[in-house]
Amino acid sequence: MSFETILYAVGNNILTITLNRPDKLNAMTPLLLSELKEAFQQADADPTVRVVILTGAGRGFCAGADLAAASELMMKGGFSYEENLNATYNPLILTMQRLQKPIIAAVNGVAAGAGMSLALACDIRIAAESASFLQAFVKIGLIPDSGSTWMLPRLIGMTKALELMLTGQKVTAAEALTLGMINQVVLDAALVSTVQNMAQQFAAAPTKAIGLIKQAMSFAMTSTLEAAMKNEAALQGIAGKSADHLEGIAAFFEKRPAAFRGE
Ligand code: T3D
Repeated sequence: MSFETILYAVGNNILTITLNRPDKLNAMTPLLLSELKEAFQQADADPTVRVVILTGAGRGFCAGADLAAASELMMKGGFSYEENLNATYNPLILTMQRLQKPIIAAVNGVAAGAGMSLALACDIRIAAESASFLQAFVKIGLIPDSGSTWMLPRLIGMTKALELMLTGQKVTAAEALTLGMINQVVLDAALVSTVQNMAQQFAAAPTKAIGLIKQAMSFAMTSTLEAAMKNEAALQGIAGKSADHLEGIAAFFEKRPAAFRGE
């Protein structure tokens, strides 16, 4: 797979997508947005991919929308944030959220604006000690977008989410961990190996069940208890028919590790 603004590498059932505009802290241009969405669509279609790692090249994870590209479009006239968000950022975030495979954000540096939304849209966030997070939008007179208003309060609660959005203050990786925004902070030098270890575990996990867990949790976030349980039952019906479920049961009784194939 060849892209201009991202790197796409698959090996051992692990896909690593690297945002690759390091001199601009991987700020998102229209091309990067469309390539990233295409990469997640490929991940969805490729049965050999059982987990995705999203990271950034250089010292940043992602600095959000490329402001140079945005102002160029504005200068040309006729640019609408509403139309642009609906056409580019929103489909990308939904593609990530609907992917039936786990996504690990390896947050190697600053995640700002929609770059922070991108990290929040992943299922697991592991940050390097030097990484940071900021809802940069308000600093340029915009409001949080790309799902931040939905995801951040669900992760850390309304009080702190609103404070971060209203002030645009930078949150260190250690603070993000305390807030419950991320799963783990590691030494910068240990980021790659920590994320690889976790990815290897997911690559050997029952991928179908993992996809269904994502689906069930996402549904439950906006449903009643009754509806959530009904949905759990329906999705359990699907999981219960998977080859990996049979393998899990067999491995339990044979007292051996399960060899899940993601089927
Ligand atoms: O439809 C739509 O497009 C709406 C969508 C909006 C979504 C959004 O994401 S809005 C928010 C956009 N992002 C920002 O406002 C963040 C802007 N960047 C910063 O505040 C800072 O760069 C950081 C706090 C992220 C990092 O600061 P620092 O000091 O570590 O790095 P720096 O020196 O500011 O940046 C390094 C380079 O990256 C620099 O380029 P240069 O001068 O060396 O050629 C800088 O201009 C560039 N860069 C950083 N962020 C962006 C960027 N270039 C374009 N767009 C950026 N967002």
